[in-house]
Amino acid sequence: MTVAEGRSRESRVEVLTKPSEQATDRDRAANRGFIDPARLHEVLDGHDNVLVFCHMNPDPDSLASGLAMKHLLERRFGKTVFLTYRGIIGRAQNREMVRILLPELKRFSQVEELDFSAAVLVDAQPQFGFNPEDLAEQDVPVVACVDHHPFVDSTRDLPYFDVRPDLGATSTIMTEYLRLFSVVPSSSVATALYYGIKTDTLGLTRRTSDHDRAAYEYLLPFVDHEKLMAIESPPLTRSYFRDLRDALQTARVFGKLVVTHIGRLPYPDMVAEIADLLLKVEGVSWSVCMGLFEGLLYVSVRTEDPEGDAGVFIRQVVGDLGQAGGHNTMAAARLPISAQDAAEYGAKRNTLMARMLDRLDLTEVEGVDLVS
Ligand SMILES: [Mn+2]
Repeated sequence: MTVAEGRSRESRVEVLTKPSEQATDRDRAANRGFIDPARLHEVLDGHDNVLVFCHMNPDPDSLASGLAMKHLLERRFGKTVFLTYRGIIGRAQNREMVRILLPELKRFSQVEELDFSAAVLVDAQPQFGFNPEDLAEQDVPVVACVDHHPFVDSTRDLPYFDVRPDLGATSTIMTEYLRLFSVVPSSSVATALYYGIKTDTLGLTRRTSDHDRAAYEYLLPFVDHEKLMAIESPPLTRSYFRDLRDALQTARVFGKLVVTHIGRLPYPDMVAEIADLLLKVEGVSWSVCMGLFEGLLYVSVRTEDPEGDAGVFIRQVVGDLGQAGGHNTMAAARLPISAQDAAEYGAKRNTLMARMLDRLDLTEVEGVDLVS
């Protein structure tokens, strides 16, 4: 899918609905996502209290999808739902989104009584920086997931899954669920979903399908624009600007690639924020930012190279040093570092660096400082 892809006249929501008996093995094997209302009812049957999980260190798409899933399960399924996440919500915009639209959100570690018999994942699949085993220990099996990341084989073991990697945002899929189940979104839910689609698709320019455009249009009349503006332009701390300065000063340009790192991250998704920014450098089509947070080396990759695939790239670069994954334009990885060891952090960074230059045929290219 490209930016230039024209807007379809037929952009009405097209949801594939099938009774569960028609959800064939062939569909599942073909990794085909669809909404299966009967099956969703079936897998949630008997579970009155449901945990809904955003992905690790959730972004707006994940937060919005979680909120919409909670909304749906409460309104149409009569469940008591607790929305939660693991990791850290760091980006100022994301914190503002939570403050304004999801004040009830709590970290998983703050969930006091585990009085839940089922969990649902949104914008994530089992093994996405999130350990279903931990939940299994607490007797909270994951019964369903709705996601748009590349399909992971073990997801097939879940009783219900709707994974559609060709869609730009999980918020799009959740908008289709609300429409199919005739749940009119509240202004908070609609604003969250709209922002989720907007950020994941860069305002409908990246990895955007007709489904995304249709959902975006559907949500628009329900959006609270003042809240949206407040979320998109939050106050930024002085330490944010200091980290930004450090990242820019450290950045090196190798032809089409720009790479930087931050010693200690204030929060994990700062690497994504910096990678997004650096992709705007003139003449650059690949950007990478690395950083250290609580014993993990985080890597974020962005590319606008139509021939490139950031997900494949980062998996090849990281190899067995850690976990990696992503889409064709954006990807991420996490590598364990023993006990905040600065030397090991430097060594792993250098290893990744050498492999990146090799993968992109840039070993002969002399690196220069981005700013000097
Ligand atoms: Mn997403």
